[in-house]
Amino acid sequence: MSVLIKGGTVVTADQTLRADILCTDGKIVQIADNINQPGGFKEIDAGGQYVMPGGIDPHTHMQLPFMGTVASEDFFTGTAAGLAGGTTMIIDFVIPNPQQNLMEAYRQWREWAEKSVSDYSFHVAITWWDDTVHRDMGILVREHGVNSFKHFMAYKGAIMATDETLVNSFARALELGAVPTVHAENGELVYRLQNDLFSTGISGPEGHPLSRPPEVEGEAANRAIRVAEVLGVPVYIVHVSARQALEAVTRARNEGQRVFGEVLAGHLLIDDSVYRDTDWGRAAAHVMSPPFRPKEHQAALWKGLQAGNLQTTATDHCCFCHDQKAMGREDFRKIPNGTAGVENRLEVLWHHGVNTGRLTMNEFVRVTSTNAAQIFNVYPRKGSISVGADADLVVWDPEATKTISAKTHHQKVDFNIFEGMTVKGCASHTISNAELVYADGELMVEKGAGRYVNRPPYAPFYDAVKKQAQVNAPMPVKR
Ligand code: DUC
Ligand code: ZN
Ligand code: ZN
Repeated sequence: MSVLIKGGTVVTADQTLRADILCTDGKIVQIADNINQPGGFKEIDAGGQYVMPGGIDPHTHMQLPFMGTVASEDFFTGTAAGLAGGTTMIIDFVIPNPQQNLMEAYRQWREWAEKSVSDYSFHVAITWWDDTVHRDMGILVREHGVNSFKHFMAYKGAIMATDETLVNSFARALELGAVPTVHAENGELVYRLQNDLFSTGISGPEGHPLSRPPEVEGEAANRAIRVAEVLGVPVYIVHVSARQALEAVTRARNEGQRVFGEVLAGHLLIDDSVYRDTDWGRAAAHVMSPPFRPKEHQAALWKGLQAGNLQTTATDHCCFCHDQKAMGREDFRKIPNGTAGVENRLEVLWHHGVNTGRLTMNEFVRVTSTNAAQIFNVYPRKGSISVGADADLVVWDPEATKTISAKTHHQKVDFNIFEGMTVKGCASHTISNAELVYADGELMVEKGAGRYVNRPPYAPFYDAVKKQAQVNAPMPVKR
């Protein structure tokens, strides 16, 4: 299909202008003041609306096998829900079990993702270390378009990466021109605190945030950042939720280190009172890691986003329904960790970011799309509105209002952490690969239409990093 978007105001990371956009064969082919085509094009009236790059959610977990169950949202339903909210690309995670061959896990996730309706890509988690992992990281970067590797510093006894694995993998990422990312929580401390709390009789969801205090995140973020500093590799901290972790990121950036920080829509907007809900199901539905924090952390996170110390927003979309959460009815340590949000990220950030004046519209585009595209090296194909870019666009109605609810959302989960929140500003139309896939509440998606997006390594940038390391290298001592 070919799509002509007429009468809208184009908003990108760096400009706002009145223009029509013509899309065909998957690409943006013309951006001009007044485009008139002789038919054959699906015309979208964007009068009074904004046209922005489709959102990129750099952190989702569709159909993740985790904590004894499998996330309820799969790649088909999850990418469709994303499109309904204006998100046109996700970066999900291949998470091999410890000792599992990386390529085997990668192939498994690629197969699961074939039913996606929007474009997608993968970070690959490094959960253990040996020579085959070293080798397969190279194969993934050179032959499969993977340029980022994830490290869970928590989940001891499962997918936690030890410091030894972290150091080996970070060093290998530098060699390959890939960026290491980390889930920053000190897994040893979490394990200790969980068991201490449980043995003193705390078994409900209120034990979850107590076992993962902000300091546990701050320590791990700082450790990962310092490891990256010593090795001279950039690092990306996923879901920064606590002031202490943000301070570690900010400190390092002020020192000139290349550190990136991601924040979740949920962490910006929800506080830890949810764990004191007297309804067990509602409290358990909010169990995710890192947990929701006391309010002062949200204020700090907004400032971090405004100041540019946090560059991306994500959701950590990882859905578990009530019956799955019930696995931890008697023991909070067994509640599957995860919450949803891929459908709602843009609208809640617009409402609480742009409508409140915290973010300009251009900053909104940066933190929901462009920065992720640049950090994960798919810009300007994604995250931009330019001739030749993928036609992944959202038409945004700033006057539309809606009240978010699990009863009406497209996400395949029976709970919504933003339940009852009324937002002003929503996607009216979403275009994916030059196809109109969502219009005025209706999804028109085709199973399998989404494509795997290769993300090349950062060769030019890493050359600069290596040159700088040579400049900084100490002179050998002559004896
Ligand atoms: N945190 C979650 O809440 N779920 C999936 C993985 C993670 O790190
Ligand atoms: Zn995580
Ligand atoms: Zn995650």
